Amino acid sequence: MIESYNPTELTELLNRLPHWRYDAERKALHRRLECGDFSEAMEIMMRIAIDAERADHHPEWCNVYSRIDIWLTTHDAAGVSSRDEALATRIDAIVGS
Ligand code: H2B
Repeated sequence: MIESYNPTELTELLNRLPHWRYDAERKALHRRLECGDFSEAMEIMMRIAIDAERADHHPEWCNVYSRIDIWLTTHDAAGVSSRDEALATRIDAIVGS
C-alpha cells in the first residue's frame, strides 16, 4: 500500500517541482498549462494520457480551449505520493519545463 507524503516531504516535493502547487482541498498537485491553441492542448493531453495509461496512474484534468488544468493525487494514499511526483515529472518533460 502506497503512503502519501507527509507535510515535510510535500514541501520538499514542491521545491523539486516549481511549476506545481499543492491544492489542499483536493489533496492534489495542481499545474495549469497555457497552450498555443486547442490543437496543441489536445496533442499534449494525448501524450500525457499515453504515459499515464502506461504507468496506470491517471490525471484529473479540465480543458477549456488552450488551457489545461491538471490535478494529481493518489486515491489509495488519500493524498500526494511518489506516483504523483513521477507523473508530474513526466508532464514537465512533455511540456518542456
Ligand atoms: N490514478 C490516480 N491518479 N490515482 C490512483 O490512485 C490511481 C490511478 N489508481 N489510476 C489506479 C488507477 C488504480 O485504480 C488501478 C486499479 O491500478
